[in-house]
Amino acid sequence: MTEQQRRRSVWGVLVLLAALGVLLVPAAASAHESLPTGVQRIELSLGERSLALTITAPPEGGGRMPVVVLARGEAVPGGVTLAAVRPGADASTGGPVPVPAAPVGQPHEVALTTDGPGAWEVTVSDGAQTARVPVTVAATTPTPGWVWAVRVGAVLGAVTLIAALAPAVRARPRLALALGGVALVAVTVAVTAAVAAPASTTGAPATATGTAPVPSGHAGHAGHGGAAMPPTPAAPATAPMSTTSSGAVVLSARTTSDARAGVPTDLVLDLTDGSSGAVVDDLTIHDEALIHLAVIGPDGQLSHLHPVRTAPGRYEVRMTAATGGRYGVFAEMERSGEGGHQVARTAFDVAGPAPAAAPAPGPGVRDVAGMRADVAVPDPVAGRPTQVSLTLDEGGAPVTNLQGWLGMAGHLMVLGPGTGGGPDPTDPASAFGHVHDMAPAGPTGTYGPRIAFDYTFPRAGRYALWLQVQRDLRIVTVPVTVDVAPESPAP
Ligand SMILES: [Cu+2]
Repeated sequence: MTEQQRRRSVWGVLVLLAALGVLLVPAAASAHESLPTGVQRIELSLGERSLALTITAPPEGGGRMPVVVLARGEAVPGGVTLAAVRPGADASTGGPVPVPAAPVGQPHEVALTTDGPGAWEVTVSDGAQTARVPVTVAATTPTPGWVWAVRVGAVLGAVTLIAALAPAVRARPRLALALGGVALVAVTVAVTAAVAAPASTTGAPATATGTAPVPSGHAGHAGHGGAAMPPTPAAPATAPMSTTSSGAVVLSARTTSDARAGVPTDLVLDLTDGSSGAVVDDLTIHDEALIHLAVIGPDGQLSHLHPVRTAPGRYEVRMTAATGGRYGVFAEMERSGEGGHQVARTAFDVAGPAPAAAPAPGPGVRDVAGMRADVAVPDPVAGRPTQVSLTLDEGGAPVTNLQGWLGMAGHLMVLGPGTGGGPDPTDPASAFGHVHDMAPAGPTGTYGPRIAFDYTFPRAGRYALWLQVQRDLRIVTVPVTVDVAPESPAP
């Protein structure tokens, strides 16, 4: 081999290596950019407070976890404390950070710390009650094999090439050629690994953050107080320790004190799996809450609340019943397993006078929260799609500053006729529905003056509707009574 041939082969390897560098550096770098940056919003009805938490997931392996707390609704004096703890650990062990939860509408950010991967809870405490929001911190993803192949190949290629070019080696043509050959093989390995990489890493770091199921396995732990009204007959318990059962959730509700009209009481909800009897603790956040709870009184009043998780499978919420009588409870939730989205219902009693219910007005114009509200439900017929709309104006000017709530322009709750012909929240025959206005926000990020919902009334009879929007960080509820005609005239 002549000096010229040797130079040519060395230069060939050099060009290959340069091309490899250009090709590989961006690919290898972008592979490390896939860290989870999940941000979760969750609504909490904690005591008398309505709080919205925005939780930014910490980096893989743990670290700083910023949480923004925003109070809405009525101002409540005092603050809350936030902490990050391992599941079930005392909130005081998590280095609790005080947060002023007032004034309403002023967000406060705190930085919590997680010092390792796995299951965590963000606790929010008002001194009397502690909400526990499950959060999963992703584990550090190991460096994939192809990255190592690229690294080793590139380094070995560079080292052997430099060695081959060294004067002492160039004096020995066979050795130089051998080293050049090694460099070529190393570069080929690196290039092959880099080219094959995308196929082997798509969907790699499967470490989503936010809420995640915390393994429960506390079978038989559920409370049995209150008036449980299972939506489906409970099957015999087959696998009490199962955490992945797809059965319907059985909801039981009880109050911590004797429920009395006009007196605040804490409603305790226990969730068990209808087919296994196990505690249900695999709820995921949907529409910015773990549970959307509708409590409907005998007077037709609706409370749309977001109970806080206080223990695995246990949720609590404070409420003040306006009148005595039997209240219907509807818990809308989404299980992370095969259970999917579902509504579980139950009922509880409140002592005190129960005046005869006066139905809400029908469609048309009424005054609500200083606004003129025009509700339209044109010709509702069972089984046919109907558009329910709400148009708001204030002093003759259209209201265009409605705020999104739970990620939507508006919410419609529907309670259908029971066996008695009218809406009865405690009658399982009364259908329950929750519909959203998914229209995009206007240029200023707000909504209005018109909010609309598409709904198909399942059957004829009298329905109770509640249309809900948010303005000035307050929820405005418009109750409406709607009579739905049968699909075809009776013979
Ligand atoms: Cu809700």
